[in-house]
Amino acid sequence: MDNNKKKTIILIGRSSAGKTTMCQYIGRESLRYKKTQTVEVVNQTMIDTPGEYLERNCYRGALQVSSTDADVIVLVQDATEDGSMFPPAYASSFSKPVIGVVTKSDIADERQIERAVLYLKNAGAKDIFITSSVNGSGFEGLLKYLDYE
Ligand SMILES: Nc1nc2c(ncn2[C@@H]2O[C@H](COP(=O)(O)OP(=O)(O)O)[C@@H](O)[C@H]2O)c(=O)[nH]1
Ligand SMILES: [Mg+2]
Repeated sequence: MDNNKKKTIILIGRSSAGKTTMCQYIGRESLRYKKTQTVEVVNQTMIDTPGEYLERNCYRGALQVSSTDADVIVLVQDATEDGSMFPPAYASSFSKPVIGVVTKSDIADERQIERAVLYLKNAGAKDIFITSSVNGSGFEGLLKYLDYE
């Protein structure tokens, strides 16, 4: 199995946005799709970051440094959050593809999901995936994009 093909991602989003849960979900799914894969190897392709890195200005540089190890920047937006931590055109501060993931679609209504998509678009995310780590929806497209399946 060719693990080199898999894109390494860095997950950026505020505390409790669902970054760690998403990592765990993707880890399990990748295991299911590729049975020879160990969880450890899968997790080596994902860089989880503390929400404080985004929430506190003095830490934002750390995200830029951490992102040098990633192929794709993933901005993680909680669908139920009223507001967003991502500044407009935030994506342009990275010289790499930036995608958006909306989390918690299982407990959000249509309007909240649309709002979250808009936050991510304003931040400059190109492709946006609407997911739930609880019921597993929306991961098919994301995993395909990242060459995880
Ligand atoms: N309903 C629902 N809850 C979620 C989802 N993803 C994460 N959570 C919950 O949101 C909380 C914060 O998640 P966590 O992954 O720790 O966020 P992080 O701070 O971004 O790493 C936890 O209680 C999770 O169980 C989801 O897709 N749906
Ligand atoms: Mg976390």
